[in-house]
Amino acid sequence: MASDEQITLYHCPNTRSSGSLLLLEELGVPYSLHVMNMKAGEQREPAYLGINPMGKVPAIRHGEAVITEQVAIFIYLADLFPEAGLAPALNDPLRGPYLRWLVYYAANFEPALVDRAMKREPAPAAMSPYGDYDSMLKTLVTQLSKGPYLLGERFTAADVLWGSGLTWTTMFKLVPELPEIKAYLERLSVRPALARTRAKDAEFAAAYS
Ligand SMILES: N[C@@H](CCC(=O)N[C@@H](CS)C(=O)NCC(=O)O)C(=O)O
Repeated sequence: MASDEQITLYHCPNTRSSGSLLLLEELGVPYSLHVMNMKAGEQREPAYLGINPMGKVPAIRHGEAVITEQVAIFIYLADLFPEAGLAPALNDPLRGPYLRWLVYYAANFEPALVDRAMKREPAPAAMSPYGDYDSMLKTLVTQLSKGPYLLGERFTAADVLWGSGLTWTTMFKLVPELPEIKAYLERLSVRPALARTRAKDAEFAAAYS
């Protein structure tokens, strides 16, 4: 599909869709927003369930295609705009590690955090998708310690995802603010796209309060 087709992000301020909004800002591409009030339950109304039957944000529409699941959206958008340089190309040696860390977020990190937040007894490590919380976190922190970014010198869409995810999970104390994580978030905090995204979200959230 042509990259000049209209992109619409279905968004609720200060939620996981804020990461997708940040990615669009980092890509610097045109997009439109369909903003919903999560407090009022708009994401569970029939109009939006037609977009994502799960009633979850983010989702994007690009021409006729609807894409849900934040990691799928990240892969899709970063590949759609290769000129922005946020996705290693298919023949780049960083492509594999890039995909690995994007998928690690959804397949290991979030499930581990939800178990922890709910104070649930995790499944035995051999059965759990993420093994155990400490191994999951140590693997991530070891990677971050190589820095400055997740894949080394190159900033990619994976940093946009992990920057967003680690910001809210450290804020809610689901992840300890280890020095490696703190330093990583500080490096990402100066990016102008982040300031733009936060300003937009503050405005949307204020309109719903
Ligand atoms: N698996 C989804 C999860 C998205 C998700 O949990 N979104 C939350 C916002 S942070 C949501 O839409 N919750 C609203 C609801 O479930 O009613 C993804 O990775 O995109």
